[in-house]
Amino acid sequence: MTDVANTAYNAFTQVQQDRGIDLAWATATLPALQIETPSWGYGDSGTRFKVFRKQGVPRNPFEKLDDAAEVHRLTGCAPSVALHIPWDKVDDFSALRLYAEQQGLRLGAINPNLFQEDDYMLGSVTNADPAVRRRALEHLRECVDIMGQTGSDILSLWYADGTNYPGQADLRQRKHWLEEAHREVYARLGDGQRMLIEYKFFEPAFYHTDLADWGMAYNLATRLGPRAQVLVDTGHHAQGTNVEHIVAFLLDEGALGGFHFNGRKYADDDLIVGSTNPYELFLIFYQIISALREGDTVAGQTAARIAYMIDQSHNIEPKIPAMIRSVLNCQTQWARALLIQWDRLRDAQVRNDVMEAEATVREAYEQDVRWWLEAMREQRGLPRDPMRAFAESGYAERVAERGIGGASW
Ligand code: RM4
Ligand code: MN
Ligand code: MN
Repeated sequence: MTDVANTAYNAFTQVQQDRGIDLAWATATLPALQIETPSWGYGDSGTRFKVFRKQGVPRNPFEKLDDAAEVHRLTGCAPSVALHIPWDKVDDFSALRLYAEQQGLRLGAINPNLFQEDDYMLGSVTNADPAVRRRALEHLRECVDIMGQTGSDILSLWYADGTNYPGQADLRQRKHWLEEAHREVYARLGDGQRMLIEYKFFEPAFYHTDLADWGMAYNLATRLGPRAQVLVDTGHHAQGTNVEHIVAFLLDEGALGGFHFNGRKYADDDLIVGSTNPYELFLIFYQIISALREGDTVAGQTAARIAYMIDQSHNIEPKIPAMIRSVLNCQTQWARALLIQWDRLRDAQVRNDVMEAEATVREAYEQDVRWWLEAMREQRGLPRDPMRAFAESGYAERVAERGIGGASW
């Protein structure tokens, strides 16, 4: 640590001691935030207008793991990678698993893909055509089998199913088909495996989506049983939705399974998490840490099992630095949420002191956690500044040899 860094770190610890923060607990809880990165975030992607082909993009699932390993090597908090099937389909998943392990990674959530075949234009598990529904179910079964080979404990489900026009389909009938398919898949889950149900209110369908919001996902999860939980993608709500309230509610019900973190301005933008909405991210972590501190309650146990995942598409930005930045942005807000003065907050809440309660939460957000995070990284043998370490590593130059035309998604 340089003198400047040392002085700044000491000033930080002094400030937090004065604020009555249990810094030993907070520091021990800092590394508890482990974030899974998505294989598709390393591939080329774009909008409906254009996919920009970048140099050095991984050409296959193995190279995607190489890039993910680099993110983990530099940040120390991205130890697993989510796979999308068939984007990441390989002949031998145990070979892919071994390759991941050799890089210090784990294979994480398996994401079925039920939206890219012509058959699925009018829906997959909710399609009026029984042959299409059967095909979709077959793919879901295949994905559960893949979980066995990859050692994944999460099946992460998102459907593009929906309609564009009133009257296009029987909404209640589709609800039944959706439940039917999930029952079959649920029954195949093994011990320690769970399914996370993701919702999204529009896109690609514009009139209705079969799982449009958290309430529908929660209803389905509840009908299925404890191995089914809800996944909150931060980009999947209408403007202005109070996402942290949804988080608190689902935690309390034992139904919050995981997150897809990403940033958004208007729709499901899949941008770098925390780039436009850092306070929202902080407020989500505030709810989670509040539950974690309870320990043995339903909310506490649920919070301890949350699967934190990033779900981003990097259209214009270089993908590996974008992923590092995303992971670090999460870590920064997590760190700040660990600095909430809980006694002061409770006290303000029971006294109905609106101004004091709001100030208590906001003041934690205003703490400068950079020196603390840097010290933590140094202690764990990680670069103090992972963005800079990546820029200086020569990794981007090395993988440029892969050329242009790598994997899409
Ligand atoms: C969807 C949703 C899913 C992701 C796909 C690629 O909008 O967020 O989680 O798998 O995009
Ligand atoms: Mn998602
Ligand atoms: Mn999305």
